[in-house]
Amino acid sequence: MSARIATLVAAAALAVRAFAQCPAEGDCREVHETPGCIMPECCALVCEANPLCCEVTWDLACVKAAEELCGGINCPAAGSCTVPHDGPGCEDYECCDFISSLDPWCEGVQWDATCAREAAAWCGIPKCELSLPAVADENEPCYERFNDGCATPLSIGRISLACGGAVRGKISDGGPRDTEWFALDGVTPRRFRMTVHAEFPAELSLVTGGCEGPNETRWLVGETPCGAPKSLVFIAPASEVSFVLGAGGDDRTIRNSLDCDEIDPEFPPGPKDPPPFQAYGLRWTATLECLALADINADGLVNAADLALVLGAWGPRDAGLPFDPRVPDSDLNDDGQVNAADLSLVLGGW
Ligand SMILES: [Ca+2]
Ligand SMILES: [Ca+2]
Ligand SMILES: [Ca+2]
Ligand SMILES: [Ca+2]
Repeated sequence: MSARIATLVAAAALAVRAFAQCPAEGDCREVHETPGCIMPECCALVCEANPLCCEVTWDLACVKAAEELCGGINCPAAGSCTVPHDGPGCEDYECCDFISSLDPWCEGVQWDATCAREAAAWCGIPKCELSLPAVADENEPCYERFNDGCATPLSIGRISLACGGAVRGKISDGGPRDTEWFALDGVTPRRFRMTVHAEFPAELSLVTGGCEGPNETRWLVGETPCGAPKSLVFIAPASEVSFVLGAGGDDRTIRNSLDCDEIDPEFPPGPKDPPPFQAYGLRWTATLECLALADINADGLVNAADLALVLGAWGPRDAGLPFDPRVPDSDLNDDGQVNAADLSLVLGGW
């Protein structure tokens, strides 16, 4: 959460206790007879400045105060939360406020298609606390950036996992936001299954190339928080390869409202700092399995089923389809074609 929003929310929370009329019926930016108005933070800010707005009526003075004090506060506002529209905010206060805490653009500027998709995917999913297995820890306090690969000049470290290995850790926002980079470098194409369980919406990607570049994001997929562990099966090409875990979705990274909950001894919080705020839990686990390259359907066997997948995908890798770890990859030697060379790799691995 940005400092501005945190301060507003803290001020509003204090004020809300003092003003039972917040929220109440009526648009904060329009005169109405009853006291109070529908936007909780704005209502509280106005009534703190002018208590009559919460005691008597929401008159022109209250509207003027709202225009002055409530810039950027647009929850709730007209329009369905799951349908993009021109103005900022949307009609369901809880959803509007939640999405905006992750993505201030949605309340401050426009409830665009991304906000609507995020609302459809994330509103109403309760915050969860996963019971995570007792495995090795990433050894990165959430105020440090030790394993963030090329994402930050502070760190070129990455997490190394052996086949069958598992690790757990925490993600957090901040400048820069936390990402976890897993090293999957190799000199030949290899097939992996990475299983991630996270308390937050996970943004999972495969990045090829070293920090000096060139780099390519081969794919990026978003996974909803909580629920069952998510597995991705993919071929890592013959190069420097990093599997990257962050917070976000298919089309927007989360940079707010995942505050680190550990105290940085070098920068302890001041008495006026708002308390840490997490829209989601911060914890995750990741497990790496090394599969046979020719085990296209990832069932532990190389047999007729995998052969059929090669035959079904025969030809050039579809240029219209980007790499997608949710689709079985039959291009075993990673040369852009599914052909006899891949077929012979299946037969060789039978
Ligand atoms: Ca971390
Ligand atoms: Ca990290
Ligand atoms: Ca198989
Ligand atoms: Ca091939």
